[in-house]
Amino acid sequence: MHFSKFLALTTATLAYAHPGEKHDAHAVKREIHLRDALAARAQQSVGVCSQTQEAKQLQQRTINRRANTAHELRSKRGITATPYKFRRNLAALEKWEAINHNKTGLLELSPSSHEAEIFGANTSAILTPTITDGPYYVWGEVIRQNVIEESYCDGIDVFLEVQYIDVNTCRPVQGAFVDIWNANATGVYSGISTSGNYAADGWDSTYLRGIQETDSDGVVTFSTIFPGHYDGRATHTHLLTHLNSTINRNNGTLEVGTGSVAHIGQLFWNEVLRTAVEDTYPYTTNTQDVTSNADDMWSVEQASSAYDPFPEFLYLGDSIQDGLFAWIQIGINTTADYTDNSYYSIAAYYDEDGGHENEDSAAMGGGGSGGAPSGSMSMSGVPSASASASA
Ligand SMILES: *[C@@H]1O[C@H](CO)[C@@H](O)[C@H](O)[C@H]1NC(C)=O
Ligand SMILES: *[C@@H]1O[C@H](CO)[C@@H](O)[C@H](O)[C@H]1NC(C)=O
Ligand SMILES: *[C@@H]1O[C@H](CO)[C@@H](O)[C@H](O)[C@H]1NC(C)=O
Ligand SMILES: *[C@@H]1O[C@H](CO)[C@@H](O)[C@H](O)[C@H]1NC(C)=O
Ligand SMILES: *[C@@H]1O[C@H](CO)[C@@H](O)[C@H](O)[C@H]1NC(C)=O
Ligand SMILES: CC(=O)N[C@H]1CO[C@H](CO)[C@@H](O)[C@@H]1O
Repeated sequence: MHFSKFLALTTATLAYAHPGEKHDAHAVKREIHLRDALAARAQQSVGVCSQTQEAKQLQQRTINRRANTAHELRSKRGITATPYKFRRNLAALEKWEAINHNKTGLLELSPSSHEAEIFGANTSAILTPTITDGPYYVWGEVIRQNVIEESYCDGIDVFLEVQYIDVNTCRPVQGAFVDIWNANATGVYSGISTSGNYAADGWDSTYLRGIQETDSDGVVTFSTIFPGHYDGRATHTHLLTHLNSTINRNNGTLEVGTGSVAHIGQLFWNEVLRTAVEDTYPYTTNTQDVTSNADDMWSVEQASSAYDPFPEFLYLGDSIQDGLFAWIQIGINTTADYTDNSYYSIAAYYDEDGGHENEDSAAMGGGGSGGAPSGSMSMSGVPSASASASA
């Protein structure tokens, strides 16, 4: 962990990037210790998990599904180009950044033996770190797969597949409602109109936000775009997992205040990929400052020794402008609930009258004192030595 760097950045970065974020360095440090200890413990069960017949079958379905998705996305776009040779990308600072997530060159080697190599990613049920949802989460978005709207969404198409696995059972999590949101190509979120982020249509805009329900293999997909960068943060996509929420069947939204928040996470995008995307229009018109993954406070927290926060990806054609297929597997603790955690904050609500600022969000979802997640109650059983050793 780049610990000293992280602590040094904490106050300064937040102060100007997100006026709303108030997590103090000690709280964040506690959270990292906790997360690493939990991840280490969850990893112990990984070997066991992946050996079961059920897990092997799930893995095979996963490989087939991803391969089919890639073929469908390509044929739907009429793409027949042969992608280039596989190339290892070693331009990396972080351990995980050094691993090549670019599966583009492997696509044409399509016999199923190779599909396992391309689409196999990770069956491991690693407990993905839970980090802040940031100051831009909006409750009440509509259940829809395609979050690309007519306006403000020009950019590189990303078809994102996320698979959720329950670390307690090694089984896919069915029936979870997953929120996605990210900034547009020039680094502005919809639905938030306040200092640091003025959405063009104010609180009423909804572009690049939506919710999907996981299927029996724990999978959600979204059609979105590659996020643009904005001041103070590395390029990322937010994901938040609700369990047992009530659905307003009349209009396809989640009923406020129901269910648990089992996971709050961010996907980061590798620097080589970000640079390739941002060489294209309209990313080239983004005037905000770039923050690399290495300099970003949350990505340091999200990447643990046991968890890789970068999705795997594939160019759909020979140009990045043909779009990307990206996928990641996330291990979550379905019995944890982050609803009362200081990292869970609702910036605005979207309802039949449009968007409204959440007047209470200044409290950052309950005091901002950096309390440990409720999942941490279980930590009493983990020796503190193992927790501090992980930093
Ligand atoms: C991104 O959103 C902002 C505000 O909502 C808008 O002014 C800008 O044009 C959008 N960028 C693109 C590339 O659409
Ligand atoms: C809550 O959701 C999880 C995951 O979908 C499910 O396994 C569990 O049975 C649900 N619990 C209740 C009380 O409905
Ligand atoms: C991904 O791999 C393809 C084929 O080797 C290459 O053309 C492309 O530049 C790579 N992109 C990134 C972001 O590494
Ligand atoms: C959806 O329906 C619920 C229940 O009637 C309502 O409270 C909510 O405001 C509606 N949301 C939207 C976006 O129309
Ligand atoms: C999941 O969360 C529950 C409730 O907070 C906790 O008791 C349990 O130990 C956690 N499991 C893991 C693997 O962290
Ligand atoms: C195929 C693959 O990517 N396997 C990785 C799964 O995750 C573990 C640890 O998280 C890595 O060590 C493997 O290389």
